[in-house]
Amino acid sequence: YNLKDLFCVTLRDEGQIALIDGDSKKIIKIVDTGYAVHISRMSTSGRYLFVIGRDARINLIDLWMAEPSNVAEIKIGMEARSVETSKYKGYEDKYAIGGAYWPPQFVIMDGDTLKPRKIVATRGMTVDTQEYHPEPRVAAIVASHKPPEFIVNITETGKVMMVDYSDLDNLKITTINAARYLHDGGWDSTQRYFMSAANKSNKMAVVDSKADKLVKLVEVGKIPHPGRGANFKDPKYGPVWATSHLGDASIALIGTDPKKHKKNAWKVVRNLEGQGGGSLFIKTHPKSTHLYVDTPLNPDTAKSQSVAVFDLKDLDKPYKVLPIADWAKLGEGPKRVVQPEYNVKGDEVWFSVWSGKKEESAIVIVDDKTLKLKKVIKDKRLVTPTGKFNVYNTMHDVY
Ligand code: DHE
Repeated sequence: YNLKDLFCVTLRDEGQIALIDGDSKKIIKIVDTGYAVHISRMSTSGRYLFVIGRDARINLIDLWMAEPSNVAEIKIGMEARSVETSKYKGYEDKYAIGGAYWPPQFVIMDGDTLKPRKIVATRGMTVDTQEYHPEPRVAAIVASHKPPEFIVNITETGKVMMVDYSDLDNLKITTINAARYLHDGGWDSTQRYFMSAANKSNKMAVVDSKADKLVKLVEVGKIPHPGRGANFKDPKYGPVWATSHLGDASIALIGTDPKKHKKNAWKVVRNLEGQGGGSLFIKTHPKSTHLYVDTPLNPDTAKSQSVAVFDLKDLDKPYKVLPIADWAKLGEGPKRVVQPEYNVKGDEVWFSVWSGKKEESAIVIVDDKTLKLKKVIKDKRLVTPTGKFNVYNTMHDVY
């Protein structure tokens, strides 16, 4: 297999993931994982795939075996959403980290065995009112490419913990005040600045991973929900990182180049108008000139079952709507179109058409150049597909 172009697909209600070959589009393996399985992340080398379930079970899948299989398993708590692996030079594949919703803690483990090394509590004071919060959850975690750090979003306290894993016995954590309630986020294109969504504050917190400091809280639309967001060059304003929103139709483009485009940096330079609220994920690729914005939680099925595509060469042009769920030709069901994910080349975009456990779902693949349907993957094993994680793009944080 061309392992770099493998897609790991969350089969949410089945508690499984499907490994789908990017070339043949065939399912090569189904692996049992945790309950209501949530996200997957890749180790730096591309060997280890980490999958976390809502029951806080982490599965470590070795992709270099003749048949990729589960090789280790741990429960890092009772309930969880996030997992990540160390990416700094010299620490490739060395550590993994899991963030729990309950108990309020994160766990650092050996990357190749999941042996727990350090458990750290997240309890503490809220960033604004300075009140004690007994159960602040761990939301997104990203691994820094520059310092040997995990960047850990603590939801209810509104703080970002920069966890230096170079000396676990003398653990250094820099705590950065951001805003409530931190949820998801991703890197800017230089992988220096972490863009973290404080969803109930309608703000994006920009964290400088080199200086370990908050750069700015940027006011955006209602309930930003970027996933990991999208990086591209705005023809007028230069490099930007973008997020869509759960609470309104806007897509905020934030300038991310303080060197060459100083006056645009850390400001919303442009708001695009998408199909509507209820957006969860937004995606582009360095080789693409398109930006895809999903709206799976919009109450209007015409919107939840389709996706909006913007032309990055001309952002004033109205978006196109691709009727992804119609292309899948499925029967009854909500058929929510969720989470665009590119292949390695950046010339295909994969979408989940997400229906109920007893209904048929599908993966729809779009040709990114022509915006035409390329392939529909249907298989009775594809139960409630949601997130999809391309091995190469996840290893290198390409988005
Ligand atoms: Fe997610 C990412 C939490 C519901 C699909 N989700 C995340 C992250 C968090 C989170 C903290 C960031 C992880 C990281 O980067 O380390 N999600 C939550 C919830 O608390 C919430 C709102 C409710 C719940 O009870 O779990 C929730 N999430 C969902 C869904 O219902 C989705 C749409 C379908 C599903 O599979 O459950 C869903 N969440 C995803 C996906 C990502 C994600 C696909 C990763 C996106 C990416 O591109 O990285």
